[in-house]
Amino acid sequence: MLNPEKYFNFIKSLGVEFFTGVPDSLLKSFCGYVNDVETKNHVIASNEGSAVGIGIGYHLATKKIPLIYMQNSGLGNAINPLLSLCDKEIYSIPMLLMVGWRGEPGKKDEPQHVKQGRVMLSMLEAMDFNYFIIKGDETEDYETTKKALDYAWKNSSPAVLVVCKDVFSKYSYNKVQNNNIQFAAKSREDALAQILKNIPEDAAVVSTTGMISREIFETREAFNDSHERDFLTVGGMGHAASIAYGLSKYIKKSKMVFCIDGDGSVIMHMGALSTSGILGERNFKHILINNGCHDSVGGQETVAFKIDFETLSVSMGYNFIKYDNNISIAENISCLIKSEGPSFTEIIVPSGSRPDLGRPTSSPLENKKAMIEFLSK
Ligand SMILES: Cc1ncc(C[n+]2csc(CCOP(=O)(O)OP(=O)(O)O)c2C)c(N)n1
Repeated sequence: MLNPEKYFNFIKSLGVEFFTGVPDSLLKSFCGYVNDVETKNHVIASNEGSAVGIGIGYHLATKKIPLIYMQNSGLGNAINPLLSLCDKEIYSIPMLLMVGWRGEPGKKDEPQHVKQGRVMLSMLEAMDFNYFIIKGDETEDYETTKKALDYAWKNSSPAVLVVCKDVFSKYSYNKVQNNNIQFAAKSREDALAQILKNIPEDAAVVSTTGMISREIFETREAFNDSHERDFLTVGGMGHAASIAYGLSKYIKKSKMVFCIDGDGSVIMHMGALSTSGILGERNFKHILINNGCHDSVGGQETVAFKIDFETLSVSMGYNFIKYDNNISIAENISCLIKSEGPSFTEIIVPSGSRPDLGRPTSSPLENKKAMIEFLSK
């Protein structure tokens, strides 16, 4: 295994001094350490493409190589700036990408990671990007990292460190400080249960990537409800609002569509709000569950507690329903339901989840079929 502190110091000794990216559960110890010690030279980006952009700017300003970290599901966001800017045939920008390998063949993982994990190396080969696999053997991995960096310098090109599961040893990093924040519920799961209890029975729900969808699945189970009303956006982080918008445009207008989103996800593809808001439908209700962090992959801070979502959503064409902490979630949801959509509300909750939180027991295909059936009724 690699000790995050030692590995970080090793990378720094090779001249890599700037770090940006989007958090990933496989990389959380390393990124957590970087976040604790690099107050100036570390930026948690809104999405992986943006992280590549920040890295390009850093290189232009300093001539140095940035390290850009991401989960392999974020490669899709990064491919455009990588191939159309950083590639040797265009601006030839050297950078070190650190990619967490979810869905590595032979290792058990969730359905949304399996295909991505299987095709990742061939994708990198097709892109003509050299990759170097980090497996958790200290001596070998240090050598491999050095080779990757040499390659990036010599070819003035991105080089990819592909990081397998369980490579980094545990590091307890500082968590987001939630002092002076008034929460609407004792936990995200509790808020979700109250929301689900109070939305119309025939409403469709589109929930975002990560624990929000897992908790919605488990809450429906606990209520002995079926799952046909819920589309769990298990992959495609940041696209729940667009899915819900598409659904709201073509679903029977008597049915409402609730998008239950996370702050990291809203920030990842914030531009989508301009569509779901300005072009949005009356039956569209957008609920942001804001815990100020990427809770599902380790609790790394987002900038969401610094965003004024009322101003943002109103300027994007939504009707904003201000959450009132003096009344219950049930009453707040009732205001949201009565409001003319597209409407937006923000519910602030603490970070964290229960340790025994399960995962959906039905497959995405089963869920899709059930939902299509439900929508056609
Ligand atoms: C494109 C992409 N990048 C990164 C990830 C890894 N990832 C899964 S959930 C998540 C955090 C989501 O944060 P937020 O929307 O705030 O919800 P929370 O987990 O806090 O409930 C991240 C970064 C991913 N699935 N897809």
